[in-house]
Amino acid sequence: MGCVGSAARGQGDRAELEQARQLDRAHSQFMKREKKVVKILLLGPGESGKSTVFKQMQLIYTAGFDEQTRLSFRSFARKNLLEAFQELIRACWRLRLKFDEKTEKEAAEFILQLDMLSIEPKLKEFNKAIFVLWGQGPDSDSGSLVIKAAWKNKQWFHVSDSLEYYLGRLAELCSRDYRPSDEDILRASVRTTGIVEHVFDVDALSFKYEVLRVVFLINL
Ligand SMILES: Nc1nc2c(ncn2[C@@H]2O[C@H](COP(=O)(O)OP(=O)(O)O)[C@@H](O)[C@H]2O)c(=O)[nH]1
Ligand SMILES: [Mg+2]
Repeated sequence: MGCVGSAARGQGDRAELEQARQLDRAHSQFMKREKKVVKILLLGPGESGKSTVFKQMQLIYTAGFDEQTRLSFRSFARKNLLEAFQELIRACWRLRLKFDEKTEKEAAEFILQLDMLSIEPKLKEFNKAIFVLWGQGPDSDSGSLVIKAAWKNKQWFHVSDSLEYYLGRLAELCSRDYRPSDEDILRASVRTTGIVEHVFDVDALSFKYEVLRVVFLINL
C-alpha cells in the first residue's frame, strides 16, 4: 500500500513540476515580448488630436481603415460639417449680421433645424442651402455677403478647423453613395470617452498606445 501511495505521489509531483516549468516558460516568453512593447499614453483636452494620431498610425502601420469603419464615418463627416456651419450662422447673429435676402434667411433657418438624423433624407436640400450661403467660398462672387463678413471676423468666434475642408467636399458629402476618403476620416471629429487602446507593430517593436511614455497633446 505504502509503495503504491508514494508512486502516485511521485507522479503527482512530476506533473506539478512540469506545470510549473510550463508556467515559467510562458512567463519568460511573455516578458521577452513585453520588453519589445513601447507603451504610450496620449493625454490632452478634447480636439487636441489624440484620435487623429491613432488614425494616422492606423494608416501608416496597418492595412488602413476597413470598409465598415470607413462607411461609419459618413454620418460623422456630415455631422461635423452641419454643426460647424450652424456655428457659423449663429456667429452671424452674435456679430449682429442679419440675413436680409429672403433666400438666405430661409437657407439659414433650414440648416439650423437639421440634426445628425434629419439631415440624411434631406441631403439635396442641405447641399442647396449651403450653396446659397457659402457659394464657391468667401473669396468668390457667389454666396451670402453676411457669411463672407462673418468669415472675415472668424477670429472672434470658434469655428472648426475642418469646416472649410468639408465645405470643399460638399458635393461628395451630400451624395447618396458617399464613401469617405482617408482625409475625410482624419478630419472627422468623433467624441470618445474613457480609455481607448490600440496596438501597432512598428518594425520589430510593438507600440501600445497606453501607459509609460506620456504624450500630452494641446490644440494650438
Ligand atoms: N488643421 C488641421 N486639423 C486637423 C487635421 N487633421 C485633423 N484635424 C482636426 O483636428 C481635430 C482633432 O480632433 P481629435 O483627433 O478627434 O481630437 P481628440 O479629441 O484629442 O481625440 C479635429 O477637429 C480634426 O478635424 C489637419 O491635418 N489639419
Ligand atoms: Mg478623440
